[in-house]
Amino acid sequence: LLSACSNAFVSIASFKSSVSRSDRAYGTSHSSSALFSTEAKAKTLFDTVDERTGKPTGTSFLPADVVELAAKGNPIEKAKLAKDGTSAFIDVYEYARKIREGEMTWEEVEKADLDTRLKYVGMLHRGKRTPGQFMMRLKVPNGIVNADQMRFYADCVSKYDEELGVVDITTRANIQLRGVKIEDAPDIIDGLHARNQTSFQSALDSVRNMVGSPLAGIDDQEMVDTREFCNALNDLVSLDPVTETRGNPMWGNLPRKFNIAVSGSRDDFAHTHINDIGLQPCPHAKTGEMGFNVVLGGYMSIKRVAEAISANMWIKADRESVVTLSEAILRIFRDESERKDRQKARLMWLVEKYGVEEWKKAVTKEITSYDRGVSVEDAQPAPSGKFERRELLGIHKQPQDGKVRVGVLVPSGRLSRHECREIADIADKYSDGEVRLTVEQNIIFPNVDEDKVDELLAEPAFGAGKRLKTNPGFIEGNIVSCTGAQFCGLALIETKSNAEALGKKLERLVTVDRPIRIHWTGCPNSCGQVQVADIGIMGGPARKEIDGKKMAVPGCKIFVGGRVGEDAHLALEPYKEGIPLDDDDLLPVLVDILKTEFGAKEKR
Ligand code: SRM
Ligand code: SF4
Repeated sequence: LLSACSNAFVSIASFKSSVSRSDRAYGTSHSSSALFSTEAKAKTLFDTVDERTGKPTGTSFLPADVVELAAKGNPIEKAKLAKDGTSAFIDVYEYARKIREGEMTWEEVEKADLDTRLKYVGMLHRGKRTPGQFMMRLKVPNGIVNADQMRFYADCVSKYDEELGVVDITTRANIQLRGVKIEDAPDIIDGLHARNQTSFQSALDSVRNMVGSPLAGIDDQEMVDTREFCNALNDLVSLDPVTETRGNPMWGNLPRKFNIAVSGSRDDFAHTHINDIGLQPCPHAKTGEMGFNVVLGGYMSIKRVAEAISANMWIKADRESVVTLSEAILRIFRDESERKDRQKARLMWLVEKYGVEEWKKAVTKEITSYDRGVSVEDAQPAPSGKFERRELLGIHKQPQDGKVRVGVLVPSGRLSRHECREIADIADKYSDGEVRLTVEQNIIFPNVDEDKVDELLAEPAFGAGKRLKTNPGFIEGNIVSCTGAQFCGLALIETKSNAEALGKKLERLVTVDRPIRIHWTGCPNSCGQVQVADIGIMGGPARKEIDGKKMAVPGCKIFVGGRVGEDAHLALEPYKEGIPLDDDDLLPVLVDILKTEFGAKEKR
C-alpha cells in the first residue's frame, strides 16, 4: 500500500520554496522541550507509529491529559482520536482505487471520512449541493503560483461539468479546485506534489494557508519580504521534519483551525488583525533593526468576531524568530486550548484565559526552552507619520527599473478553466510565468516590462465582455465573496453570482471617487470577512410580502464601516437587517448607503 502511495510521499528536499529544511527531529533538539517538558507531556503516545504511514500520528504528540480531554470532548475530537487525520491521504488513494476498479461507490466511503476526516487532505465533500463531488483546497504560501500550476488547475477541473469544475481564489489568497471526484484525487495530489504544491493540512483543524504580502519583493515601500517567512512557516506546519514528506504530524491534531498572516508593509495587505497570529513589520525603536510586533487572536465565527489584540511582543524579522515564536504558540495552543466547545477553541480564548502578560510569559518561557537564541522584547512603537494604503489593482511601478505590476480583477475570485489558461499564457508572456493571488481574490502579474504594458492590456482575455478586467470601476473592482450556496452547505444565500451582478448594477447607478470594498458572505462564519468591509453583506433571514402574504425570502444583514490596514477596525454590529436580496429591495438600500456614508453621486 505504501508504495502505491509513494507519490504522496514525495521528498521535499528538491523543492525550491522549502526554505526551512530543518535539522529537526521529533523529540530532539527544539522539540524535546516542546514535547516533553513536563511530566504530563512525557506520557504522550509519541512512541506509537501509524503502521501505514510509518510516522507518529497527530494524536501521538498530545499529552496524555489532552487525549483524555479529547476523548470526552466534542464529536470531532472523538472522531480525530478514533481515526487519525494524518493518514487520511492513504484512504483517499485506497478509496479511489476501489472506486476505479468498481469495488465500491463514493456513497460507500465511510461517513466520518466523507464528512470530516478527508478535509485533513483538503478534500471537502460538497454533499448538500453536489453529492459525490469535492472541493479540493490547496496551500499556496504567500499566494504565489505559476503558469504551469494554473494550467494544471484548469486540467484538473476540465473533466467536470463547466459550471461545477471551476477554480476559486480564496480570501486567504489560496486556490480551491471544484468538482473533484474521489477517484481522480490521487492524480491531482500527485500532480500538485510534482509542482511543489499540496492540499494536505489545508482544512479541518489545521494551520491554514500562510498569508503574506502580494507585493513581496516588488514593492518600493516594503519593510519585510514576506515570502521567506510564509515558506518557512508553511514548512513548519506541513513538512514532516523527520521524513521530509508532506504533512507534519506534530500539528496533526490541533483543537481547531489556526490562521497566520505576515504583513510586509504598513498597508497590511495580509489582514493581520483577523488572524490568530499576525506579524506586523516594525523597526526596533533603539536599534532600528527590522522586526515584527505580534498581534494575536483575531478571528470571525458565528459565535464571536474578534479583532486581534497586541501581545506586547516584538521579535526580529529573521526566520528563526518567526518560526520559533509561531511554533511556541502552536504548541501551547495544541496542548492547552479547548477540546470540548469548538466555538471556544480559537486562540483568542486561550490568550484571554491567561491574560496578555501571563500569556507573554508562557510563550517566552516556551521559546527559551527551545534554546535557539531567539529573544522576545516588548512591542515597539508602530511606524507613524502619514501613510496612504495603496492599490493592488491596476498598473504600478516597481522598485526594479522598467518593471511594473499589473493587478487584474477576477470577479468574486471565480475562474473558469479557460480563464485559468488565459492567465497562464499571459503570465508566460509578460511576468516570467508568475502570478500573485490576493486576499481580495484578485491576481497581480509582477515584473512586467513597462514597454510591454500596452500589449498586455490589449490581450483578448481582457477584451470587451470578458470577466477579467485591468481597469474595473471602484465598486465592481473591490468586491469580495465567499463561496455561498452554489457549493457551501452552510450558506443561507447564493453569494458569488449575486456579488458579481450587483457590482455591475451599482456601477451603472452611482459614481464614487474611491474604491468601495463590498464583501459578501453567505452565513455568519464570515469567510467573506464582511466585518472588514466598507459595506458587508451577510446572508440572513428576511421576509417579504408576496401575493398579500409575508413570506420568508433570501435576505441579508448589512455591515458598514469596517477598515483594513494600519487603522483596522471591525464593524461588529449590523447597520441594517432583514433586507431581501431582490434588486427592488437591496439595490436602493445599497445606493442609499453609498450616498450617505461614502459620498456617492447617483448617475442620471
Ligand atoms: Fe471559511 C468554514 C470557505 C476563509 C471562517 N469556510 C468554511 C467551509 C469549509 C464550510 C464548509 O464545510 O462548507 C467553507 C467551504 C466552502 C467552499 O465550498 O468553498 C469555507 N473559508 C472559505 C473560503 C473558501 C471562502 C472564500 O470563498 O474565499 C475561504 C478559504 C480560505 C483558505 O484558503 O483557507 C475561507 N473562513 C475564511 C475566513 C477568512 C480568513 O481566513 O481570513 C474566515 C474568518 C476568519 C477566521 O477563520 O477566523 C473563515 N470558515 C470560517 C468558519 C468560522 C470559524 C470559527 O472559528 O468558527 C467556518 C466554520 C467552521 O470552521 O466550523 C468556516
Ligand atoms: Fe460557506 Fe458561510 Fe463560509 Fe460562505 S461564510 S463559505 S456560506 S461557511
